[in-house]
Amino acid sequence: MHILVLTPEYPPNVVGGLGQHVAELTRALAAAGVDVTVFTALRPHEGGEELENAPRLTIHRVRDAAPSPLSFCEEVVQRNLALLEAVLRWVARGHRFDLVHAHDWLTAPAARAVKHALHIPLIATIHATEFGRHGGLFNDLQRHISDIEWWLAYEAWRVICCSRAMHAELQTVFQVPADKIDVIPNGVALKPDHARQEIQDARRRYAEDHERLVFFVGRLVWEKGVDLLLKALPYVLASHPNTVLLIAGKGPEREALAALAAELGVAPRVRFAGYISDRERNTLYQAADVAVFPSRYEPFGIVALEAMALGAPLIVSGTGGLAEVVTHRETGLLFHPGDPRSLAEQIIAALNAPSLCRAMARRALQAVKDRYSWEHVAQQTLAVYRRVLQAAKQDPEEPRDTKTPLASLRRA
Ligand code: NHF
Repeated sequence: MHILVLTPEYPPNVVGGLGQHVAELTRALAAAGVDVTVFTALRPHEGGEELENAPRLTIHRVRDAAPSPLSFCEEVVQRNLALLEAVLRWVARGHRFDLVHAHDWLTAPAARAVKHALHIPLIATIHATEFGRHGGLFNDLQRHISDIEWWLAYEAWRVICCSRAMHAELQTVFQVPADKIDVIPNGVALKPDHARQEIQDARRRYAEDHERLVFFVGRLVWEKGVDLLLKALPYVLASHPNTVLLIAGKGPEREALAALAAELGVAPRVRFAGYISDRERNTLYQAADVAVFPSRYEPFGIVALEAMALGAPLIVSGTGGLAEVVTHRETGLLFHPGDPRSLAEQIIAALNAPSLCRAMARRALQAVKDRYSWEHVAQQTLAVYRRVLQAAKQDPEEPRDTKTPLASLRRA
């Protein structure tokens, strides 16, 4: 079986969970005997080899050569044209694919063109929606992105998503029929095997030995809810004044978060680490008293699996995939989404009860081992591929050209 994968992110250029997902999935598929060819577009500041070959896994990193785009949307279209050109060049050299698998809207135009031009089935994984990321659609750009997401879901033979929450969201936002969607949770491949000294050194970069360390890592964007963590901090400090909040990651909210910390009078207890390497992140999970992910919107939340795999006691908001991955007081603590008082209560509960934290972390590690491996994700994805290829064989006329005006279909 030969799969063509279109993705906006691939290592070394990873922005978030999508990039991690595609990297781990394609490696696991190749290990399971599937031939995988990845095409990913490089933005101007990104690097990486143009062509990389691993056993059964070929990665094309495509830089678009178009003149300066006038808008973000034009840039996306140019990137898709560059991807399409690279795919066609590869096909012209005699390479063949059984199906195309696209991840999120940024590669949708190329994916749709490949589907119809090569006459192969399209599978789409939708990792997150524009509607969900902003809690609604408030301007033309957001509506445009949402339309492309809808288009991708419409064109796809099957749609994959990572949680039951996303399964419901895709039905509500895009009217995707429930039986066209497969839920395949993400995986994690980390092990707590770092030396004790390395963990202690990482901790000492941010906190004194007598201080309690609360750790967040992620993109600093509204949907991740880091402001809620800052707003919870005064309540936490009232009962645990020796608490340090470590915020790792970068993003557009960085300045606003620093200003909020100052306004709340908690700035001296907050450390902004900026971008940290994966290794440092992994040691910090093991060094922290508790890891907190206060997202307002989280289709899955691979970070929760990372914390569970590395033994960090975990607090997450009871929303989206997070609420499916974490069971309250079993494998972590949940708080009411968007509520800093509720978050503070759970942080205080965790800091007050180290033995509960140890027990939850132990059970969380077991849950990760039992349920969340990338091999499992690859097998489930492979089952979807097989099912689609089987159905395509029985209906050789599919996929057909879409002649219906799309705008009337979606807005009807
Ligand atoms: O983990 C990978 C990731 C998810 O919740 C995450 C998200 C984007 O928002 O599936 O995709």
